[in-house]
Amino acid sequence: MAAVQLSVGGMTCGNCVKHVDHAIRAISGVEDVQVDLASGKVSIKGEFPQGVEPIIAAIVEEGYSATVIA
Ligand SMILES: [Cu+2]
Repeated sequence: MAAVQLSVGGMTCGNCVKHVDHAIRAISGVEDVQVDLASGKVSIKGEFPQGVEPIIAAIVEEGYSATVIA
């Protein structure tokens, strides 16, 4: 299982956390998502044969920004 950490910008409340969490979990291969509102750090575990681009695209589609930090 692989792990990736993203820095997500634009989250301001618990609903933002839910939107981001749900958008990421909808991607096949994702097994676990942890979203930290205070830091904007999102930790994702799973298998990502298509890389992180589909994950970033899903987050951006929800109206947030995302960059890979690890
Ligand atoms: Cu919000």
